[in-house]
Amino acid sequence: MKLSKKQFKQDFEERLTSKFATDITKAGSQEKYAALASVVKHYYTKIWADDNEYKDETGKKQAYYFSIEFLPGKMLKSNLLNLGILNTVREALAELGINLDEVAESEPDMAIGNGGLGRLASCFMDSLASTGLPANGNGIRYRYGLFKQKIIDGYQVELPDSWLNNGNPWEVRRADKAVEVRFGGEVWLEDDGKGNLLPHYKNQERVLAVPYDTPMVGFENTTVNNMCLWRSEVPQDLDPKFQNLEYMRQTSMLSAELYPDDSNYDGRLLRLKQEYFFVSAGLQRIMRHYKSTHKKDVRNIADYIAVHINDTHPALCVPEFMRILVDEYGVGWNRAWDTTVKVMSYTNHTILSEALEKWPEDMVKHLLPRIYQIIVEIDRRRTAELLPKIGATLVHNTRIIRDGQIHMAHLSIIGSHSTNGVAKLHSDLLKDVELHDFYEIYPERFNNKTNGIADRRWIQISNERLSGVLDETIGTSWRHDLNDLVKLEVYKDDESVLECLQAAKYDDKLRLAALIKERNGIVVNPDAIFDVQVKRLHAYKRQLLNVLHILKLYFDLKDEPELDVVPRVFIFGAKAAPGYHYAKSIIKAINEIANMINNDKTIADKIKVVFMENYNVSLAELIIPAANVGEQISLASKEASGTSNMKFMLNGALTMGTLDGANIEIFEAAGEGNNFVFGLTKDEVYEYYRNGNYNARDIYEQNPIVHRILDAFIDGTIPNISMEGPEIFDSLTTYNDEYFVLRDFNDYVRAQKELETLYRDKKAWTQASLMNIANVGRFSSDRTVKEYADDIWHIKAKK
Ligand code: B1N
Repeated sequence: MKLSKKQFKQDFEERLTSKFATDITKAGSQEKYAALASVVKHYYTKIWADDNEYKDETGKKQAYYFSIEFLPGKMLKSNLLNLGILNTVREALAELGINLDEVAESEPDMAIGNGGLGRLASCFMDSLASTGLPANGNGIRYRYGLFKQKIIDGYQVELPDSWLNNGNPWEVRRADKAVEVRFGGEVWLEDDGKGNLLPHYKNQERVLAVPYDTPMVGFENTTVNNMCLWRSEVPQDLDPKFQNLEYMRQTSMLSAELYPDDSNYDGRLLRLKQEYFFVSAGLQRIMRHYKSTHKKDVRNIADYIAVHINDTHPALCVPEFMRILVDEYGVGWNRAWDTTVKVMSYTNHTILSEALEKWPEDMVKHLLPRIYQIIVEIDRRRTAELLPKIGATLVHNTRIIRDGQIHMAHLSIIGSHSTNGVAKLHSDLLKDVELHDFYEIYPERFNNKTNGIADRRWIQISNERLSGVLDETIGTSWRHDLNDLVKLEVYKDDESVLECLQAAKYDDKLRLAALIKERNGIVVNPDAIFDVQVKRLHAYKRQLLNVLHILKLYFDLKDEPELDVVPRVFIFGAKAAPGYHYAKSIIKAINEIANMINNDKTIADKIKVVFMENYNVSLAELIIPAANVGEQISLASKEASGTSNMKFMLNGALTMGTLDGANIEIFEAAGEGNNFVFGLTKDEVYEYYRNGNYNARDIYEQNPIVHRILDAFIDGTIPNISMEGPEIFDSLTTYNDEYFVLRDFNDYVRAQKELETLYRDKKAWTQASLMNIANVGRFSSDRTVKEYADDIWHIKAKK
């Protein structure tokens, strides 16, 4: 949009007065933020309304991305950038004596997601709007987002995230579009006299679902999509005999809290209720909109909508859509089923067995009696149809209901036309191993969509310093098409460009060093290697392997204080699920090891270990630009894709990584020698599983270095971990090291040495960094969503 500084200043000052009866000299930072957000919202409202009208008039097919998590972070700068007014507003504010970055600080992170899965959903929201694709989000407006993490005495303490306390300027409550979602009670079928069996209900619990719309503004275009988040409320016309506090409490709980588990399934009833709540509300709204705009036959709805099931949490889309078509619109079962399969598509995000959703049949039967009947019927018809064709074993292995449980992945695959994994390796594993039986039956349904990241947030907004260097070197076209970064390659031997890249990295490191000083009270050397591992704390991600390597370096230096090492700052950021005891023990251990090393005068600043509390999107935006190294060291086959690996690459960090998830594609894209690869391959891992011949204790007994490091956990070397130390020690020895940490240790140390050697050669290091940046284009989520649009949803971008 076009905006002059003069106009903006006028709008901003007027808004301060009209909203808060104050002016620039007296306004607090909250007030400045709220006024600014309100002005920005006003700027896009017209574009939003126009685009809605365009969509309704053209009636083009739209996609709906159903996700139980979104992780947008802060929205202010992203909206400013996408409207094309970031610089104007920054300068205008400066002329008023206001620093935009300081004002932006007042915005709370919108953290209604845990980690990669939720952040991917938000990257997609940005990319869908920015590529002009008509596609909307559908989720839950949790009153409390992901907990805030405090570290007290080295332990993680969880505090509630009441992000809505000061209101949310971006959302619009749409009370007129509320729908009702029903739970429990009894259902029976009665003939309507025309041969149709119609359901009748008794004693259902009624919940009002109120949508809150948040516009998703496209990058310098005219597309504004919608992220619809549902809040649960008590219906206003509720029979007075139900209008009690208990009912209110139960109802509001549905959208009260995000479950803080990442890649882990917690089979609680409330979670199942949340899943049905946003699925049913979302589909009802889509149907209403379809009726009111198209007035077309509902039998053709597959030509107008695509519904995406992001992991299995929204899998109830399948039976709920069937219920709506069959019960509410009188569509015959077969036609309804064809339509459902055409409309639905599903992404699998993990093969970890503890994350696979299986709900007890009884639970579903009681909570959702009609949905249960429909699932049973889907399963029954499919079994009858396939039994003669493919035989009992294959049918049994792929049944939706098995051993008293409803398998949500099975329901998602069977009820949709597309199942995709999130990186090549992961998609291959689905086909070849984890979902092989399904692949045999429905080979055409399986495909890969390698994840991507919203590059606007992950460089243009978070790394203005590097963005400036890129502009000066290759022009600004990369801001519109990340593939254009490849133009950088010709400067690989250009000393002055390499120096500019180094200078930018150095400034980003200074910025982070200041933050570390402020928050952790630790002084770090900006010339040191900034070696970063930021992600959820999970055993499979192997933060512990990183820790063992740190201890190795520490003991090397204790043995030989004059050892010539390149100084390193090891930076961690990680939240553990509150109920994940082992992960919390690792956090405690990292913090105690950090204390031990940082306070050891003989180590000086050769090694520093920093655990930054409350890792979230905003902190990631500060840490990742400053990284020299990104640690992506999961056990091969366990990290479906990873997405921080792409953010590190974009910001010129080199990856220290295993052949897992999207790392493989990153290594391939950046070219040989520009990253550090180590560890078992997925085939070697599976070979161990087949033979059952991994013996971690042997490694402990036979490798003196490993022996000494592990003993440090139990012999008092590392202070204050008398509970956690033995627990970690036992996990690696007695319990046979589930994620092969010890097996990969030697090769990890080897790769780390290579890394150190390359870092001593500043030019060679910067060249490798440049090659990573130059080849990151394919990891833009703009590319990813275009693939979804073309291959799965069949939607078209606005011209
Ligand atoms: O999804 C990301 C991937 O990049 C990561 O590799 C993958 O681990 C992550 C249940 C999950 N998989 N499964 C989850 C999250 C919450 C929950 O309740 C499962 N998250 C991932 C994006 O594809």
